[in-house]
Amino acid sequence: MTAYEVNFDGLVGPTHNYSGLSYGNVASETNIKDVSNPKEAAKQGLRKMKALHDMGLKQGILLPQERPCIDTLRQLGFTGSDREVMLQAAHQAPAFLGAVASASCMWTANAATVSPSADTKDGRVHFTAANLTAKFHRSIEHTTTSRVLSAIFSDDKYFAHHPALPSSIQFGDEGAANHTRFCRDYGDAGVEFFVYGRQAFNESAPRPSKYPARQTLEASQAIARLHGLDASSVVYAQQNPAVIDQGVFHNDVIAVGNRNVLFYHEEAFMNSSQVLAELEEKLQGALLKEVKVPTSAVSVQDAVSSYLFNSQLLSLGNDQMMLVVPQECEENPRVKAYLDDLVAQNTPIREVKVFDLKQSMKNGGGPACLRLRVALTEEELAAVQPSVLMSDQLFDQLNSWVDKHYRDRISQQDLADPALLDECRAALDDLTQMLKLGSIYPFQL
Ligand code: SUG
Repeated sequence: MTAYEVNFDGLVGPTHNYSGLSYGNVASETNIKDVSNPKEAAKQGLRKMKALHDMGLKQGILLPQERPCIDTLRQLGFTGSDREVMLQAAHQAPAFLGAVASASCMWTANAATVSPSADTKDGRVHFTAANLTAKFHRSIEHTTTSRVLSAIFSDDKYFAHHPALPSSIQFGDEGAANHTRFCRDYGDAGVEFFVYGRQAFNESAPRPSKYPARQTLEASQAIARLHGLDASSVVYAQQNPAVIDQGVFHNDVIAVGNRNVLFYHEEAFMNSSQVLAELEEKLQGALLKEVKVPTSAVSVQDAVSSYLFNSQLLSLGNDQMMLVVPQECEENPRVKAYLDDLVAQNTPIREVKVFDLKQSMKNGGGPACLRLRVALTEEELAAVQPSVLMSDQLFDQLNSWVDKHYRDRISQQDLADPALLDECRAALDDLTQMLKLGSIYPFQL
């Protein structure tokens, strides 16, 4: 049966800002307190979605969340009207306000882990929302994420939803950013590749010494169990702790895979040759094609600053693939030289397409962070809420919606403006009506 990879990009929310919330993510730390432009951020994302849709690729959107999250501030003891809660937090704990105002759910690679139906025991597509326990501002995403995913993939004949794993750093889970699925064709059974940063229940196992390792092996194993994956089709690999300490906070900052192709940096994994041998063996017929980038061509530092590996590797048909990279790759002479050379080589990667995603990049979010991949058969795709699938009309509607509701600058002081909460709620109310999704946000329930 025909199957597709559908990319669901996060629509950037109206509170997009730079609060320096992600220790270990170099861009987030570097751009702390810069003034953001939410309108431009949302439009940059929409332009990427539209361009890929225009190329015939399947493209959907996932919705932003209600921010600032007043419920979280109430959980932390602030009381009174919503406005009073915001003002108290701004006065007593501005750092909390920055965290609960983050538009971080735009990076939908972290929304969930998804296993296509060809891989799961019950033949349904399985979703587990990521608990994102490593960062407070992200740990508050999963309840709404689950509601959004359940509203879009609502038919339980085809789709199974699991709540996030227990919220403990021992089960720290960052979703699809550390998960890659290899296969011959999207509808064929594949091998699911889970990359973790540390083992939570084994103190003597290697782990980074400077920056946090967000994903644990135990979390990845729990997801494989929940999704009903067969051990013969699962590979676990540890990320090289030395690269985490250089700012590779997710595997998708140093490797990307699509179908039977793995594009990766030579320093990405521990025990690389063993890992690749296991992948090759478990993939059986679907010969793994490895495109290894050597340190001599692109250093880990260049990979982190350019986000070369945070690219989307997309199938164009005839076994040819396209790499969608952020503009920062063109601005780095070594990365640019590598890419120029790559398309001339005999690999499946035949084309490179560049997008300006600067607003998101300044928080450490490139093309791959902005999308959640869901491989779907024709029948499953027909069961997806159609209003979230990109079309010329949806693109125009969303652009007008952004023009109507979004600011073009947000500074740290602006986060304390109670009008921002009203604007965000008005925007989301409009959006859920436009997309016919019913009530999904706390303020609508
Ligand atoms: O979790 N940045 C996000 C970036 C996520 C990128 N996702 C993937 N690699 N898949 C994070 O670190 C920064 C927000 C701030 O500092 O205001 C932030 O959350």
